Amino acid sequence: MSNAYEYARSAYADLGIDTEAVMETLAHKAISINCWQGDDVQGFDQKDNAASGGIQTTGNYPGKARTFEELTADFEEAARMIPGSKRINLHSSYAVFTEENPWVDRDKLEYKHFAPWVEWAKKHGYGIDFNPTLFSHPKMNHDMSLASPDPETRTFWINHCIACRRIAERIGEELDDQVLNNVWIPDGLKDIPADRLAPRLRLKDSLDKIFAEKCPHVIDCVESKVFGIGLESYTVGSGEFYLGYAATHPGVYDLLDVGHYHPTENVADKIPSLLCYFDKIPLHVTRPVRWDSDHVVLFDDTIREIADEIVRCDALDKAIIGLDFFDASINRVGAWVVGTRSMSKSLLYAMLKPHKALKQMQDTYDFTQKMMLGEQCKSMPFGLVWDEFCRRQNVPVDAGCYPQVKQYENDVLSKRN
Ligand code: RNT
Ligand code: ZN
Repeated sequence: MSNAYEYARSAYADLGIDTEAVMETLAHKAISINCWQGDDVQGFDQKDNAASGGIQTTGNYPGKARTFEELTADFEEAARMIPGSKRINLHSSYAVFTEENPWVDRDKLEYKHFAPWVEWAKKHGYGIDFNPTLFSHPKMNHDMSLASPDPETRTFWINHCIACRRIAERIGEELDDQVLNNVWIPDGLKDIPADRLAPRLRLKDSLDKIFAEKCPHVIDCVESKVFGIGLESYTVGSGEFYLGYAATHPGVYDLLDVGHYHPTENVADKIPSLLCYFDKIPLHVTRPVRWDSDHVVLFDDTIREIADEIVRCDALDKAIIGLDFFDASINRVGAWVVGTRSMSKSLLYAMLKPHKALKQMQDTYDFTQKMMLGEQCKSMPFGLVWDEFCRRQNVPVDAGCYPQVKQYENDVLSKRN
């Protein structure tokens, strides 16, 4: 233990905060890391697989992962720089096809196509979360899937989602865990709709079919959105649509993606609202720059405020924290490292605040002291606790990460092209 940490520990103790207990809690709060940062959302199941369906990656930084072996190797390298408990968030497009288990279309996917992921996760102690993939595929008829007017298209995607739920269920059984299975669809229209209701009724009907089967190891959720590229005028799965769906379908949760609201909406504020009604709040933490751009998460005000809400609402066990960014313009291992560490840092920062005292000040109208204590927190020796946390987790402190990322780039990534 360094003298610097001892100083920080006593400074926080003066505020009534036990840094030892905080680090212990933080170490056990899993963050679900999106596998799709590793290869620009390409996956292994389509030939022409630039992301489509209203989402886009930009940049062509060399060395992206092309296979299961490369993606897992890159993830493991990132994990060596990420403190705390980790999960990997998989998309169904990351099915592993081999000679034994050759390619099948998405409606025919089975657990066996993900067994290698489960073996790998077991070996490393990672949890797994799952997503059906309703984009980047020829059967996305006019960018419509579960809400498509074409019954054949709808059936294909319903069957895909049912297959994915079964896979998630089996993963949960194998890992003796609950697996989040998140349904996001791009369905929408580029130009002014002539009918906003019928597609939503079709989506509602599709969801009812998808969720019909009981899957005790699955936590179901649905992810809303405002708009996508090329789908600017209408999104079937809007915020109200899915919130209404989740509220009326016990066991289905509403996932909040930080990039999926109007720019001045405060996503942190939605957390305590949902906590009045739901016992789980799945999140996609990302950094929208002017639009849902999915930049790498940084230790910024938006993320800190989200972490604040999770911590002061005592919702660490209820918030299911997943990351959702994909930047192809930088080293992808570095992106994972910065994005996940920023999330972890934000939680630590939030846990090192005297929330009880601040709440008390709010309730007694002592707004002056609340403001002053809030400001005091900002210059507390937070970084010293973060460094200590990293040391105890056997990962580098911030300054040690770039050299490691660069080394891996030189040794491994740069040899891929
Ligand atoms: C898209 C959604 C969705 C995807 C991932 C790949 O706007 O945020 O969550 O980013 O499923
Ligand atoms: Zn998302």
